[in-house]
Amino acid sequence: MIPKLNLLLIATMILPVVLAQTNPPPVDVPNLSPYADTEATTNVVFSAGDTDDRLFRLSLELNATADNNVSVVFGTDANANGVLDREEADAVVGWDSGSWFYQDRVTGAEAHTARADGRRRLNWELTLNPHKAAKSVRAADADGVVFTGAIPAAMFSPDWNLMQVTARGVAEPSGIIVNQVLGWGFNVILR
Ligand SMILES: [Ca+2]
Repeated sequence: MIPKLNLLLIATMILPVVLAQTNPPPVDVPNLSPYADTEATTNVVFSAGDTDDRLFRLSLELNATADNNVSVVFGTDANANGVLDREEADAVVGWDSGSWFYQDRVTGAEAHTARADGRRRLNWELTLNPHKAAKSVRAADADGVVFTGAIPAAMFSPDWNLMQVTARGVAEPSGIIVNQVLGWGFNVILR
């Protein structure tokens, strides 16, 4: 008869081998929500005061759905930590759960335009006044005008030095691509 202690030792030696041999191959377990815990952020350093152009262009392309969210946030990285902290963000343009939106974080003014799901691209064009504050907007996607007319002045500032793109609930959130466009502005593409 094997003493209890020895039996324990043998079991301890054998168990890892048995476990290693019987481990099932990894299985993809579907999340209840396909968008759970997905968030990706990209920071782009730029200098909004570096041009005399009076037109600022931004395009934002994504697989838009009723429950995902992509925000393009502009502001001044006052504490130079490379991130737009909440109090440093002045203006936001993006898609939120079924609508294109913009938000002036200085006054709280915001606007939303609802759209159906799909691969969508917002073309956002800001006309600036001589002091480089926002004057008017022309924003459209494939279904037509999204926003037009006067817009809060704080939707642009020559002091800005950081643009932050944050995606939540996007199927492949690591794929944030930012290109500078000819003329002046940025293309933001999520894929
Ligand atoms: Ca900061």
